[in-house]
Amino acid sequence: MFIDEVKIRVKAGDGGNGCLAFRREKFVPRGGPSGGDGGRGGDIVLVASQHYNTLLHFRFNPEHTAERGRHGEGSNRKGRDGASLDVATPVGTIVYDADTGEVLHDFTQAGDRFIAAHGGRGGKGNARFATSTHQAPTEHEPGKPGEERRLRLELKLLADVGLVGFPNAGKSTLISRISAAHPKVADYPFTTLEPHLGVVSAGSDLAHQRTFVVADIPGLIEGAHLGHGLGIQFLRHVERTRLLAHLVDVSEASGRDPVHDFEVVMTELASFSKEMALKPMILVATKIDAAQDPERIASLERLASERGLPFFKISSVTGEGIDVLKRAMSDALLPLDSPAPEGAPSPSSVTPS
Ligand SMILES: Nc1nc2c(ncn2[C@@H]2O[C@H](COP(=O)(O)OP(=O)(O)OP(=O)(O)O)[C@@H](O)[C@H]2O)c(=O)[nH]1
Ligand SMILES: [Mg+2]
Repeated sequence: MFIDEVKIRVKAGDGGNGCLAFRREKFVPRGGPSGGDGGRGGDIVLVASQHYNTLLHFRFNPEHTAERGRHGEGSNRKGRDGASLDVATPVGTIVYDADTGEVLHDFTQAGDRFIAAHGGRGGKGNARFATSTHQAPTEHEPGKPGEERRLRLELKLLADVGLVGFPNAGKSTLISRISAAHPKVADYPFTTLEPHLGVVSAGSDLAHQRTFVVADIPGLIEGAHLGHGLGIQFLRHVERTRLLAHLVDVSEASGRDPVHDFEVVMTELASFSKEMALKPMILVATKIDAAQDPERIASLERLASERGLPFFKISSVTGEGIDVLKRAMSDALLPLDSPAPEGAPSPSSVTPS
């Protein structure tokens, strides 16, 4: 299981002060107290949303403050209540008090609401203190401060996209290029011994950014289902992803035929499970900067069109095709979007637990 977490600070709105005022009007001597109450401060409400699948947005925005209540006014006018602030968080988020470690809430379904900080009550105006024997009260209360808390949000990550391919295909290099994850990269097979997750954000500006989680797993070789190489057990880490990106090294350095590599990996996927082989897939030719013979790319492209697979060409070294690929992954996930099973994904640094 992979966990992502962020710390945030929430501050509910303070209550408005009660007012001290007396009615003053011509021909109405001793008009009596007329100070209104202060308004209530707004709450901070965490709301589970399916539109987020990571905690990345909190990294950019770790402080949330709700509006304060307005002060009461003369003529018995109550101050307006401060607006509550809804803060969206992915389904699957667990909320902890950052100071005590206590679990405050566990979001299990979309639309779930949790008041993380209560707004302060408004103070009473002096009109409230009038009694038959105390007709000109000057008492009035200040508003109560809104609650302030430090929270730790934790999210179990489920990967959306699984990277599969031969050892050395460039899977770890790609994930380190598109996310903050930095698995080890080296020019020998089986560099990656355990899965790594990285959170990718695609989209030009923050408001339209979509984030998804990519899993980098060890490479597959012929006979992996018989235990060759690292075997195929780790495929269970991508069993629940919604999309596979199949990476094929098209550079001469691999010393193999790209089409053959593709077929081998497909066979291994099928030996893991029928569902795995039928998962939505995109085909990615990697290391195009080092491919001298264009036929190596072309043959793979023909294969993709025969099989109806979207085809991309990238170089993680020059950056060519990377943005297009990121966007394509994000777009491919859209129609596949279904309520995430349990957890929702999240941002940058991810630590295996
Ligand atoms: N020229 C070139 N080399 C690349 C590119 N991407 C990766 N490499 C090199 O290919 C080698 C293998 O890259 P990795 O990212 O470790 O490959 P992997 O698929 O994660 O390999 P395993 O973890 O062993 O399965 C490294 O030496 C990288 O520097 C690329 O776009 N162009
Ligand atoms: Mg690797």
